[in-house]
Amino acid sequence: MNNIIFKKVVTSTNTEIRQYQDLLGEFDFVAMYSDVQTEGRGRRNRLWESGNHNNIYLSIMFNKNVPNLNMITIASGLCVCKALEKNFDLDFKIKWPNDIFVNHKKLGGILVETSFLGKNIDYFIVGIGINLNNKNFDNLENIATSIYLETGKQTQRDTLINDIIKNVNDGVLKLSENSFNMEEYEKRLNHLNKKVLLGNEEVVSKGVDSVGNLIVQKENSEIIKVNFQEISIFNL
Ligand code: BT5
Repeated sequence: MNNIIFKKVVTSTNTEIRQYQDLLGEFDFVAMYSDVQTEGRGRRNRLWESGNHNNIYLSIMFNKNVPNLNMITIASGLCVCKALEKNFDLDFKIKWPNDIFVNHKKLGGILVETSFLGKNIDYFIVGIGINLNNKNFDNLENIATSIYLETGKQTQRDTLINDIIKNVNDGVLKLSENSFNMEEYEKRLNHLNKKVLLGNEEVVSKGVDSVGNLIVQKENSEIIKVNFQEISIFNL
């Protein structure tokens, strides 16, 4: 059995990849991608539009130990961004923690899910959705984009999938060795030193600390750290 699995239709690659957990005894990682997801999901049970556009719906499962779980999300964002930069001449940006943007619209998103055995990580899954060939978006027209809409060209996904798998695998290895370059991540943020909305409050985003928290400055100059499991930000 190979460790990169293709399925035409799945509910969600993040859900169905779990059946292949046993393969982690044999391989460093297991990956699954599909043509369509019938129940593609984002964070906090939001939906991920996953129609049949030859897009990327990919999950990569690991059972490595990493020192900090939030950093999986941060590192995956950087790895996916770099794979896109290698394949397309577009200005890709990251919105903390790990949304991928082009020209102020969302091109891709990442959903990291973790399973524990007692206090230890049993496995974690990095789920990646990237819009490649959508010609339009019904309800998401104002917020979503695709490589096709940005370049006018259709894209084959295979090379990009391989590059993403390789980068994320390298990124996870670096995390497990505790060597992640936050500067590389920060310089791709689309809101560094800009105003963002944190809840209802206008703050300035100043950077990201070594465990993935967003550092923001409030109007009264107070500096606070924000954990992305608790709160979302919006660009102003
Ligand atoms: C994400 O969630 O951005 C994570 C998306 C992860 C999708 C992958 S696909 C493979 C794997 N299997 C899954 O089931 N999921 C993962 P979040 O930050 O919560 O953003 C969700 C929001 O993005 C939605 O509420 C919409 O506003 C918007 N959205 C939904 N589908 C989109 C799309 N195709 N392109 C751009 N924006 C979209």
